[in-house]
Amino acid sequence: MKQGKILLIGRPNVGKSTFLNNLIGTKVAITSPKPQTTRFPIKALYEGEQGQIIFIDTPGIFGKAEDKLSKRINQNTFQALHEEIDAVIYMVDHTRKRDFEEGKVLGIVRKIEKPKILVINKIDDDEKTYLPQYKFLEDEFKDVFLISGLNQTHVKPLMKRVFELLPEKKENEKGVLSEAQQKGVYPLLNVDSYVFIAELIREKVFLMMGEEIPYTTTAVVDDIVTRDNGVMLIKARILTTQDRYKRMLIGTGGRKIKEIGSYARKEIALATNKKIFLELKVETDPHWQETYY
Ligand SMILES: Nc1nc2c(ncn2[C@@H]2O[C@H](COP(=O)(O)OP(=O)(O)OP(=O)(O)O)[C@@H](O)[C@H]2O)c(=O)[nH]1
Ligand SMILES: [Mg+2]
Repeated sequence: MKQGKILLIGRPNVGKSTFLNNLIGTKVAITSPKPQTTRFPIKALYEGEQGQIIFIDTPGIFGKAEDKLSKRINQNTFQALHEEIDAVIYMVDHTRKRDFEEGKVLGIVRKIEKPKILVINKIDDDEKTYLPQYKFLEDEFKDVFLISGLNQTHVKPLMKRVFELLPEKKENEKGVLSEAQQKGVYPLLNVDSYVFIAELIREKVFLMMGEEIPYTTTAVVDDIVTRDNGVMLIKARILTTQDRYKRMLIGTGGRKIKEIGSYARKEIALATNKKIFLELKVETDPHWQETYY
């Protein structure tokens, strides 16, 4: 049996979290068509026939991190680079032009002194491709895989190579599993149910609100109580930086927040296999970025 740690790195929106969710077969990280969906490194356990892997899904490195939140998000990824890892998966998206942002990520990847695998993602999407712009990377990375994380195409050969790069688990060695047995809702290792539910709510905001609003918001779960009748009562808040965003999140007659809440509730119910009562409020807090990331 093999055992080890793999770091997933790349620009925002290349499909890192989608790849991981589909590989593990359950949602561990939220995803959306908007960049910077993941805001902190997510550690999740993958268990296969060949062994166990702790994957670290990182927030996409943002080219121009000028605002406070982007700076913090990038910082969170840079911190993950200090983890003791066995190999790196560097993911690129051939449907997007290679620009300075990709150059920035490549510069960071080059400095990591571990085996590296280049994954060119989204090969199911051939409408618009900039694949020739990524060709030069094939000279630098001897392991290159073209995959679709969404459809899990060509993921098997990738995982075969990943396992080759991992050490053999020694007899009686707890290794990665000692970490797995710590906090976190399985197969998550560093995310407890409060944070996971807040993430699911945040995902719905990313999916249901326009371009800029998600970046002014976060979600917090304050309380989870399971009643005698098995119903899970969850109290949560969506925080936003300004009153005008708060009004948009609430919507006319409270319609928007109701939609967000109902969508989130359904998914929490599926994930927990419990009946959920979700009490969701919107609050203005201009400083949440300092408190939560
Ligand atoms: N067509 C296609 N779309 C994909 C694929 N993988 C991910 N996507 C889409 O790309 C978008 C971004 O996916 P995420 O998994 O959130 O990307 P990410 O790299 O984790 O992004 P950040 O967390 O912002 O760094 C979503 O709309 C996904 O559905 C793929 O293999 N094919
Ligand atoms: Mg992500």
